[in-house]
Amino acid sequence: MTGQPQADCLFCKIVAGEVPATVVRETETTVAFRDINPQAPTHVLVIPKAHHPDAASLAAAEPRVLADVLAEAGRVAEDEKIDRTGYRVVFNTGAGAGQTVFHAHAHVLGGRGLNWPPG
Ligand code: DGP
Repeated sequence: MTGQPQADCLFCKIVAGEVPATVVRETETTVAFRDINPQAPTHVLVIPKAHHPDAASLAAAEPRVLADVLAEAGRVAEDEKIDRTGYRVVFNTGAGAGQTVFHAHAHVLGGRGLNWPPG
């Protein structure tokens, strides 16, 4: 059920502390940790603690938590000092767009030039 921890979800396990991660920020509703396969000098994932399969599902079920995720993305950018140089916040949605973990997450990418459009 959406919102509840899923036994087979990697990011629910990170929230529960069952899988280690390099956590850089945590709030009542969110966790931010470094991506295991960084695509930029800064590559942090911000996730809701509650399980929702993607950003749109999160927005529909708990819009305030989606706002928390976006606010935390901005705070990560400040902490990493990429807020002045520019950074990107990405929600891959669906396998065809490259989503591999079906627990909503924002990628925060920066510290290098970022091309547009993305690949
Ligand atoms: P996406 O492809 O948008 O679903 O992004 C999933 C990201 O999760 C991907 O960039 C790699 C990252 N990732 C996968 N497994 C782990 C893990 O065990 N730990 C951490 N820190 N990141 C992971």
